[in-house]
Amino acid sequence: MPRIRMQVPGVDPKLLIKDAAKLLPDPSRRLFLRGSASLGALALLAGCDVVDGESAEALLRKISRFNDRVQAWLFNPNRLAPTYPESAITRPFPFNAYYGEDEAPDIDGADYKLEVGGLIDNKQPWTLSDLYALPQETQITRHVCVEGWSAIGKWTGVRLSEFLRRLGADTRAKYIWFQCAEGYSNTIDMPTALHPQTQLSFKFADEILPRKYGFPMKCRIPTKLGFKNPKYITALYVQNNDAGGYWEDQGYNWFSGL
Ligand SMILES: Nc1nc2c(c(=O)[nH]1)N[C@H]1C(S)=C(S)[C@@H](COP(=O)(O)O)O[C@H]1N2
Ligand SMILES: [Mo]
Repeated sequence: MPRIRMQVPGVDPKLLIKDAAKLLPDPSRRLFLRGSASLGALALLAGCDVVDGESAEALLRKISRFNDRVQAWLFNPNRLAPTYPESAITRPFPFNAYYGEDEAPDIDGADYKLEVGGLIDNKQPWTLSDLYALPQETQITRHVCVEGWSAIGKWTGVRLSEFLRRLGADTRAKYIWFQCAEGYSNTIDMPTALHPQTQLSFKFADEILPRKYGFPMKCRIPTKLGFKNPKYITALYVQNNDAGGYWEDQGYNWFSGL
């Protein structure tokens, strides 16, 4: 056993943990601070002394990255998220974004063009009628938000794997980076992009995707937390660098698998 020093001279352990925990998203942050959070717990994880706020923060970052690697490694590309009967659909389905519903992007479908780029052969943008002509499937799955609610919804669209095939995408690339109309963005790993339930969705509950749920297109990923499911997608890039995303950049765990 390494020797563990619980107290660091000149450092208030409570303030230190509070600072480091800022890297954690709510509600994890609150749970961490309320629970067994202590310098001792962090020191135990590190197997060494925690010296100051900076090293505690670096350590939390390392823990989160390690967590990403473990999750990515544990991800089973063949395991399906549970599906539900129509009767289980949550009505009304919640709206969520980092702003209010009346500020949601209002996209004109007639002008819309999806930009595609990066490691793909066919870089022409896609109009909505091009997209609607793709083969489509329906799923009834559970959406889980990190803020502590979940809801069951019904989405219809094309498998992202099928769309990537039509783009002539290099599926050995590591990431898909999504950009959205209002500036939201996020990045997903290629195994998740190729998962059979990962869908570019054009409909919600059999209706053209309403404005609040991401018109004209969202990416539905039932194996990931809600914030990894971008709405109002305007561009999609296949690439090897991790461009992060709106919540990822604020310390939310990158992989966020379910
Ligand atoms: N473009 C965009 N996509 C987004 C968000 C956002 O703010 N903007 N919020 C995310 C979060 S945190 C959640 S829980 C879901 C909410 O989707 P819903 O409104 O269909 O329930 O959208 C995700 N995708
Ligand atoms: Mo969310």
